[in-house]
Amino acid sequence: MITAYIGIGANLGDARANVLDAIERLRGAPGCTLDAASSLYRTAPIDSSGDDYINAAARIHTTLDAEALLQTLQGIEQAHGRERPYRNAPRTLDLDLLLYGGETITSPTLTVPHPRMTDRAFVLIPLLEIQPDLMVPGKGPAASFAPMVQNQGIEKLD
Ligand code: A4P
Ligand code: MG
Repeated sequence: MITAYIGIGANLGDARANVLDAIERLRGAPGCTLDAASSLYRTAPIDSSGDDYINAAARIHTTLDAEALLQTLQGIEQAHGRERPYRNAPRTLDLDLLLYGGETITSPTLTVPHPRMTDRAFVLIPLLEIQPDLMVPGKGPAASFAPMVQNQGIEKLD
């Protein structure tokens, strides 16, 4: 059983509903158990256009290997009609595999830890809500990066 962290984002359609549905689909996904989900956050787009995003993070336990887990995440994106017209385009739903146990993975389809996760408030702040002492392989405590992203717009929703 591996503990994995998933970043969830949306800024097209009913973004809030899409993120909540993604959390429910993670709960029900074969080989996955949902262990924790963060609050929802409204965040300003970073390197992206369109409306504000809704972001969240989840911790799961899984028996899937990392590639199979990525396929599960992409299946959930597809269920929300995810289209990919260009890089960082607005999206109905984006699920990123942030951490897979303590593993470092570099394959044609997967880079773990997610290379930009420590640069972005929309990833770090929800993650730290569910795991304040989280360690990022090769980088150290996730909390040590929080001061660097404090100028990025993020608002916790209730
Ligand atoms: N891929 C490689 N590693 C991973 C991983 N760890 N998790 C590959 C998920 N996928 C991974 O992804 C393209 C390919 O990356 C996949 O086929 C997979 O094999 P994608 O989801 O089609 O493309 P993307 O989402 O545009 O790229 P990416 O890398 O997820 O983008 P970013 O850098 O995560 O940025 N601003 C706010 N406020 N909130 C956001 O959620 N998101 C982005 C996306 C930009 N700005 C944002 C937000
Ligand atoms: Mg993505």
